[in-house]
Amino acid sequence: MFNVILFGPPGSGKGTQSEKLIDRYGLVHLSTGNLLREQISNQTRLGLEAKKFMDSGQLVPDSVVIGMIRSAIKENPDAEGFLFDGFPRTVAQSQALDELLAENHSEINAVLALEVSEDELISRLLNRGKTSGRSDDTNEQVIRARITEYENKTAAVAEYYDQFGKVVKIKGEGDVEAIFDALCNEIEAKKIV
Ligand code: B4P
Repeated sequence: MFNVILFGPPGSGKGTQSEKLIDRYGLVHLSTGNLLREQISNQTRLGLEAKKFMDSGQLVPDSVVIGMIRSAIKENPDAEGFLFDGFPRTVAQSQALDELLAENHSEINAVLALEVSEDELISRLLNRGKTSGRSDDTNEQVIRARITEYENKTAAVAEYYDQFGKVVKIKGEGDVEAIFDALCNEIEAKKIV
């Protein structure tokens, strides 16, 4: 199994690059943002609860997202690997993920961290908000709250994986294809084919 975390602040290109990476490498895409939005559109109890946090730019509680990821891993017993997008977002989520993978005799092989300036993040998300229908992308205050959550809770995830030498930083600004090539180069370098 080959497991990758695509890491970075909101708007750094995780979703954009994930679509391209799963196409190339046949990994199972697990995006907690997408899973949560699916729960919201199906109006489940979990979705209604999560919506309150997402609409105000806060992280959804660990127990909720860890449970979702646990189920998603179980639903894919034949996966050749997973691409985790937007997860883990706290150190507690990272530890839980390591435990879940260890149960399957597997581990995280690489954490690819996209680096983008704050001004660029805000402009990308406001721009997406014009067409995405995502309420968390239309309000600059909510976008800033998401970035603050990232700085306060999520940045530590990179430090957690850095102690195991798993983090590679990638410049996330510029041409989407060039960023994709840089990500692929890192995957090829780490992948045992
Ligand atoms: P996510 O769905 O993960 O949303 P995101 O971080 O905003 O998106 P992403 O980073 O993938 O967007 P992308 O850059 O591709 O999370 C939403 C919310 O769900 C969170 O705020 C939180 O409340 C909750 N949540 C999710 N996971 C959670 C977890 N594990 N724990 C707790 N809560 C959780 O796209 C942004 C825009 O940039 C797009 O319009 C794109 O076209 C553009 N773009 C991309 N690359 C570009 C480039 N190179 N140049 C110019 N524009 C580019």
